[in-house]
Amino acid sequence: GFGERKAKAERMFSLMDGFLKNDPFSLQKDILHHVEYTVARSRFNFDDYEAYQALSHSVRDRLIERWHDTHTYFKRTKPKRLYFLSLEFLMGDAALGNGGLARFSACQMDSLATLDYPAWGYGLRYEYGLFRQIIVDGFQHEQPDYWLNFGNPWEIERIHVTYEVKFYGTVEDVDRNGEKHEVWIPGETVEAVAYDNPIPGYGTRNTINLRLWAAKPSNHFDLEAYNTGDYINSIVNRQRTESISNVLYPDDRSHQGKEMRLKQQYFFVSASLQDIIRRFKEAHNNFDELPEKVALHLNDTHPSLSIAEIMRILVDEEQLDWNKAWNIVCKIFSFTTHTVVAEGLEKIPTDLLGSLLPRHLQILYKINSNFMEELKKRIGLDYNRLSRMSIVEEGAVKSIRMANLSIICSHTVNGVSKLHSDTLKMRTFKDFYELWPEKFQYTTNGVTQRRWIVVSNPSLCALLSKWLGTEAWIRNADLLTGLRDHVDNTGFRHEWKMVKRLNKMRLAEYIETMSGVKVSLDAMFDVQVKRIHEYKRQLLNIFGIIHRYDCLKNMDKNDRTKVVPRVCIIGGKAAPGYEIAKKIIKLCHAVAEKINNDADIGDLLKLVFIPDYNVSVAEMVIPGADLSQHLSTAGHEASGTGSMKFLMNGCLLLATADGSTVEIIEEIGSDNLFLFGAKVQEVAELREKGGALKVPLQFARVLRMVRDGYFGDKDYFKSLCDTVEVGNDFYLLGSDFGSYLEAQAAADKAFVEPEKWTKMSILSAAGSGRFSSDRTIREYAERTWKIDPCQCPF
Ligand code: CBF
Repeated sequence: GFGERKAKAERMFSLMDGFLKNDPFSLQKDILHHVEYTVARSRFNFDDYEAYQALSHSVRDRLIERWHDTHTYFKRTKPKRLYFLSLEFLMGDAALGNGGLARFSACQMDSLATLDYPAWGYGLRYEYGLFRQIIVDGFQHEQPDYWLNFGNPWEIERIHVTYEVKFYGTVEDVDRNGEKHEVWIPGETVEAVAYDNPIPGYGTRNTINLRLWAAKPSNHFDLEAYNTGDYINSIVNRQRTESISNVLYPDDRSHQGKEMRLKQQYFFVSASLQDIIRRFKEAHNNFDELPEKVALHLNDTHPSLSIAEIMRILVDEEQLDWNKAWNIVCKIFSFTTHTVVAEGLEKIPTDLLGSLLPRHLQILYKINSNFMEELKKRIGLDYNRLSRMSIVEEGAVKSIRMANLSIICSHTVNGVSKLHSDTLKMRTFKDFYELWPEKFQYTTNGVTQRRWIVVSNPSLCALLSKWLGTEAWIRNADLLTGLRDHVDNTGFRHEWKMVKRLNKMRLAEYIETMSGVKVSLDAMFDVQVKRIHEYKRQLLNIFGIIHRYDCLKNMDKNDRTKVVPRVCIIGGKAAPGYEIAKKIIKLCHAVAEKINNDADIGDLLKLVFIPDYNVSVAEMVIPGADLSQHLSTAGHEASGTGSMKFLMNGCLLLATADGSTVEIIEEIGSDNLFLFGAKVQEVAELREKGGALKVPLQFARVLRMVRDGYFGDKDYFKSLCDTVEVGNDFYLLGSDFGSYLEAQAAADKAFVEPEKWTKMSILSAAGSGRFSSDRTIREYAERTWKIDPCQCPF
């Protein structure tokens, strides 16, 4: 009864000292406590790492209190919850993701917590995160990142939150109340163990959860094997199952047809859905309520096996009628695609799927045949279109199209920028758009100002709060527009320049320590950091640098005094199997070697490749940049989020009108950035011209220099040069080169007028509020997920 519960609660409170306090003294006491009792070192003798561990545990304790309060409150008030399913989260120290998509997931978690949304993230706890890039002799080498070597003080292992995940086996018919039903008899069982990572909001006590799954061998023993004396093999097999969550696939664009990748996807999906359904059933007893209480978000197609799995759970296990289950399922999923080209969309060979998940393949066929029937009623017997829209792709390798499945089952299909969404509607998913125009939306990406200003640029953070007269911009980035009121104030501009100088000093020191190259702070710091890809055109940047060097070498000594000194900084990882991307890295080093050792050029031009570009490096590089380059061929970058981080830090952009840059231009005005290159609607026509395409002489000259071995290794660079030869230049480097050089010249011209440059810099930051992930999340919450904030009152 009530009296008994009250007495129990009072007893519990009497055992507690109350909530942990946050004053410096209490925190110090706690840190020492953890040094002694968690890290097990003497409080008189511990090193920096142990101090870090003790500090982390002290902070974690506080997060856990908030986490408990938040979840108790959610449990009590039963709001509709969002479950954000993503195979990648790039939080920072833990590099459990590749690039833009993964870092965007991390920003979204921060915003979900800060805006008090009742959300959970689900992902995989890879033991090896994204590889470490080391450079030997200009070549990229990959080294494993066993990030758990020293433990992870931020996570909480939930040994009691485990689920069995099944694979392989057969499907058998069973009789249920006189009706025939298919039932999956799996052949292998793996256990998923939960690791929780509290995600605190800013300026709120709400602390949400990122639950990551790790694979462990199941306790189901293969009795047969043990009895036949094959003890060693049984152990080896058990260990193999653990490998499912071992390693993150290091390619950020294609994951085609690999068995382990498929196992990872299903392992993740199955554990997450079991957890979600369990939580739902604890609070509700009718699956009709599922759409009012649960929103499932597919972050790209990687988790889209969820659709087949939830149908299996509802139909096979919960015994719902197929149509009823399908109606429910179609109301709970939303889908964001981060890809532009149809070739980049995931496909799973049916042979592979059928052997690993036989029941799921049957379910997918049934979903497809129902869809095809419905479609025929809508569009008639247009077989070409029917075959394009089918979930099943016939052909040499019969496959399941994960994007088609996701679109068919989701109530909303999101693009990540306006331009991207237009491309999806007009090209990639045109057939689907014509069928269901109302499904297609766009929600432009964003980044969190808490990480990308407050943490990474403390001097700018202080300056913003001082001149805006408030810290409220940290939770409401729209307030940054207030900077526009001060742009003509010389005092403000002076302080703004000082902040940039300070950040450039920090970056210059880092560059010197890591590469030995000393750079001048008066030079323009010109940065391109992102994954290395042909479409991102790092090669265009390198060719521009070669051209600049060539001009300097051929320039009159007097004219050189008018040249704006540049420090060109390039960083990024190439997927291990991506040969051309690796050659781009090598070329960058070869050019740097030549330029940086040319005493005649001195400080007028330097080129530095920053190895192992990651979130921590980004926090240093972005605030110190004067100019940043975003060079993708128009129509290829779905959104781009790096540009938004630079914008927030008052760095000017030199960019093509691609992805969300188009919206950045709308916000800050085309006068405040350097735009160049073919527009998206011109690209197809330029490609059609092929060999007849006009390419500037400067481009041909630079290409010749590389071909002729001016930077060494001419044989090695041959295949790289071939990719941009007229007639073969898919990403249009040659035809964009002229306008690229003009944009670079405009940047030089602006830089010699520091007041003008500073105004552009301020206006860039002032327009960055729209690109906060808080805006993104609010739009998703209101339009797509239909969830409301749920702030824990304690
Ligand atoms: O939407 C987030 C980012 O995702 C990618 O990185 C991706 O992995 N598909 C895109 O390439 C980016 O354009 C996009 O910003």
